[in-house]
Amino acid sequence: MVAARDADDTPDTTEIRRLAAAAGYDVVGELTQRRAEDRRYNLGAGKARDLADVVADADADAVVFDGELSPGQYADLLTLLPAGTTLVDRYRLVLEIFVAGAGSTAARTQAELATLRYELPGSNGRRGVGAEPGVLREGVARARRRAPHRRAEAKLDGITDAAADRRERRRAEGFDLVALAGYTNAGKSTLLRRLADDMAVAPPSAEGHADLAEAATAEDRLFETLETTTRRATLDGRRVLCTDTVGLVADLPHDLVRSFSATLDEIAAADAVLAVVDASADEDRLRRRLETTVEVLAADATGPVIPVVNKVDRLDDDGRAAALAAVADVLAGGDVDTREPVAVSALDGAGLDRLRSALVDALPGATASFAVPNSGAAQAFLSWLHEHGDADATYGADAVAVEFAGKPSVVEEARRRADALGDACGE
Ligand SMILES: Nc1nc2c(ncn2[C@@H]2O[C@H](COP(=O)(O)OP(=O)(O)OP(=O)(O)O)[C@@H](O)[C@H]2O)c(=O)[nH]1
Ligand SMILES: [Mg+2]
Repeated sequence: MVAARDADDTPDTTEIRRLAAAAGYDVVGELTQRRAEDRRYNLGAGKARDLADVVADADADAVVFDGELSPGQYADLLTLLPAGTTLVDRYRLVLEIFVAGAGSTAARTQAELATLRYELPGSNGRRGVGAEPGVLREGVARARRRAPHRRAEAKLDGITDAAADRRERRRAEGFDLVALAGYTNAGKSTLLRRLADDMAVAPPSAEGHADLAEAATAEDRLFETLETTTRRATLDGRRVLCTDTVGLVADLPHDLVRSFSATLDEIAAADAVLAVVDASADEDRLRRRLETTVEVLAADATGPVIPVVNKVDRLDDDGRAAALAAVADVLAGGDVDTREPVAVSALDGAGLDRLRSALVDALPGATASFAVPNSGAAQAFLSWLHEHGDADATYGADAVAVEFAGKPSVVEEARRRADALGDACGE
């Protein structure tokens, strides 16, 4: 049974129902109220008793509440419900999705840590749903409860360091890093598949990241993706690694979002971020979801952000223009280095060439011209250039002139190699 209350509007239960479904609940009904928050039950007292009745009538096992219940509200509401009913608020629901679905060590540890943080009173100012207040106020019990918390944090630190090392290695190899970010169900995984080069399957690496894995599954389900996935893409000769991240959702406490640090780390480390938006949502939802995304990007993204207005196959020209205008409007107010929005359909491929060139333009670039003696070594140098960037060669009588564009670090390395070639030939 879904329950929702909003002070200003009749609550819209679409999202909480979909979240409940993603957590494995079968939603049998809902009860909503437009009213200011009640101190005792969050819902008004009369509505809370109605809730108990509908739960009993429907023989529901659980109540999913769309919002945050204080420890007191949680306890009081639970007392009112039929014995044995499970009470889950919005935050607990999201945690359940992650705990149940996390496959890798990294994702599991993050979900575990988020749960521990959430349940531990006094930690990051969080509260304790389901905790026994008397026990937890006591110091020894608290210390005991902090132990797994510390262990999970230490484990996660190790995983995070490994991920950072991996990114550094990739950068040194000449890859640009691109992160796909956005609200859950926006189409990030579908877009990743479109951008990625076909490649061999690699098993998830030891640190638990689905590293260069074959597929990021795309489903019409909230939180289909529960951990980051990286695939290779080649754009204009630039070698890029695209990382699909965990979707964002509104109204989660900041430290809960922060617990899913792999996503935020990928966003922070990216040379450019694709902020994917579901343009087929009504304008209110589109704006709210983009605002949630912008909040995260403003805090974490360091590279330029390209808004990707996705699912335009569902819109006519007017709808598409309206979505682009709404996106530009939300971003104008945000504190993020954004580029021109690009309209695409990850489903049918429309707009993807424009997206690719917008992405190449946004990546840090450098150019250089070389003239190297025409020799076997020059051929090896040229094939290295073709592998690491965009090279254009003109053959003269005994020299090759090359125009090269690529990542700044790669262009630097190319200069070193060109110099060495020149020196070897006594230039
Ligand atoms: N019509 C249409 N549907 C799309 C498009 N892109 C994605 N979808 C659908 O939208 C749903 C969600 O797509 P995903 O790629 O799983 O979205 P996501 O952003 O990865 O979602 P999470 O992993 O849950 O955060 C799927 O049913 C996709 O088939 C598009 O361009 N047009
Ligand atoms: Mg996904």
